[in-house]
Amino acid sequence: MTVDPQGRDLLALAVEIAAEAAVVVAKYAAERTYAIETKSSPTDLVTEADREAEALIVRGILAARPHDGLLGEEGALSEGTSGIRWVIDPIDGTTNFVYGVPAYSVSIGVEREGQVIAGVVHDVALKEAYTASLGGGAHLNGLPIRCSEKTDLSASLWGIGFAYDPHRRGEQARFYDRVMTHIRDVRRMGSAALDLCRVASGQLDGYWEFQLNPWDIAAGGIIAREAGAVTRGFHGYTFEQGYVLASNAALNGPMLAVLDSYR
Ligand code: LIP
Repeated sequence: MTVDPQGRDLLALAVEIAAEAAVVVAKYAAERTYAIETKSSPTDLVTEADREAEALIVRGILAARPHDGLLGEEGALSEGTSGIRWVIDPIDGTTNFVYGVPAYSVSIGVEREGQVIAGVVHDVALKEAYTASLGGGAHLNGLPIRCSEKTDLSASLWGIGFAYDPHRRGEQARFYDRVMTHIRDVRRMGSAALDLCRVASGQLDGYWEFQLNPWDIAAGGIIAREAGAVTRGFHGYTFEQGYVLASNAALNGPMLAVLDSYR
């Protein structure tokens, strides 16, 4: 596949803005004095840092591209007229951020007519940037990355995640105990964007989670795909609907069969 020139150019802007937002998030992480509120449940947190980072990202985008659309976790929403939409998670892994667990990221995806053509996931704690544009491959700090070549499902390591809603979380936990007998082990690291990047870099053989939001997966999804992974949905839903299954092709089919066998 040839490099999409617009994806390449928009990635450069996304990388620059994500790096600026990461500085703000890191400052809040160091000072640890900020307001914390809850959203959809008592465990679904949002902080002053999330809101300030999203505002900075939106300002940076609109200063450069005033006619683009926006979709942000903390409320940025506009249609735009250019056909380009920016999908923003100012801090993916907010719970980790609040607890001081070093696994949270600034995630910015760029869509053209609904297709993601560029994405950056900036790991704030490790100061690392995962990037990808359509046809341009995936990179970590500018160096190419590729997904795992594992073919044996029983020896594969998977990222997982759980919902903020306690009832849904219980349902999901019961589901995982059945899947566990088919794989090596799981890791629950608390940032979907970084989990997709870990699939892209081979640190995980795969990742699956139910009912994520577009901002959790837009950037990480293209990074995983450009690193050779397959991203798809399961249980009759699509990846874009937030049912996330990401791994190399050899593991994808067998894991899909396992996930769908326990509907
Ligand atoms: C989080 C995801 C995580 C998921 C959490 C939450 P947030 O995003 O990154 O994988 O399990 O429920 O959706 O809320 O930290 O931006």
